[in-house]
Amino acid sequence: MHIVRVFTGAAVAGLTALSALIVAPAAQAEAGAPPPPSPDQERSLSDDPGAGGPGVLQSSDGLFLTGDWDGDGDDTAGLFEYGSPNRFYLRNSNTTGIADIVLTYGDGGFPVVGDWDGDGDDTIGIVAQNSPSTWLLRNSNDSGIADVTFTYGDFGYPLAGDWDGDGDDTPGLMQSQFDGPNRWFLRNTASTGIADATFTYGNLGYPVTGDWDGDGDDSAGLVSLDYDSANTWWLRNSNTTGIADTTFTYGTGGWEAAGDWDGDGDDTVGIVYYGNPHTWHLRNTNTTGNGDISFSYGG
Ligand SMILES: [Ca+2]
Ligand SMILES: [Ca+2]
Ligand SMILES: [Ca+2]
Ligand SMILES: [Ca+2]
Repeated sequence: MHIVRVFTGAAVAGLTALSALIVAPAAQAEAGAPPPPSPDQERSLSDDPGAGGPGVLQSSDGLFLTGDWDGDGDDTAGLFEYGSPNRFYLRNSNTTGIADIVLTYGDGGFPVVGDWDGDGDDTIGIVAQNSPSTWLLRNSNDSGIADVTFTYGDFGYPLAGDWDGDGDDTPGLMQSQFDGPNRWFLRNTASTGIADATFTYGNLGYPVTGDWDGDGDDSAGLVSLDYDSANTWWLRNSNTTGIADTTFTYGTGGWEAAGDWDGDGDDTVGIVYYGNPHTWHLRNTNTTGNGDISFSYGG
């Protein structure tokens, strides 16, 4: 139900510009000003993750995570620091402060977050991207070895969500293509096998997943990050080919986030600006407007 994205390469500015051209904005920025861009919002990708490449999916300086680490119903901030071992810094409230949980887990890879065992709390995982990719999921937010290991998918954006609404989060993959729609491959069990749901949705953009309509299942979304005006979000309520059910603008550039910040049952969006410190701007409705919650965490 949460997204993470990687930043070690070179193509993000081009990708963002291209997606802004290809995906016609359906909503205009309104008077409610999005959060100001950070002076240090530039980032780069060494490659298009959808195009594959073993060196791509490694963070260089940290990644923004969100999850319900304490299982109390709201999703809060976390940070991933790539290394050997990786370090995770998890916070249980969306307020300025230090990590409530610091742990080491795994060695490199792409971080994922989900409620793998369906007990109500979100925990960490790592995807080692390859052909196939290996998923190493842990059911508690502490150091240790993987509780669940399987292979699923290959290169692209690893996703996690409760696609079938049965209470546990399972793997997914989005592959972006420059010459066609994004391809989504979602699986309903955390095990080796083929996708249970395969569809195309959107063109370029970055994936976000969440329970946008609060009906219990997580579904696909995309954001086109715009550093000059406003980011456009396209959220879909079913995991099928089709157009967005909800389109709005929120934020200017930055890094996308999604989660249930206020614990009311639906997932909404947020933007994080990389900096020292990082600043988080979370919105409690999937509509254009200002952030409802702003704080500094990490950096
Ligand atoms: Ca929580
Ligand atoms: Ca859990
Ligand atoms: Ca499920
Ligand atoms: Ca839903």
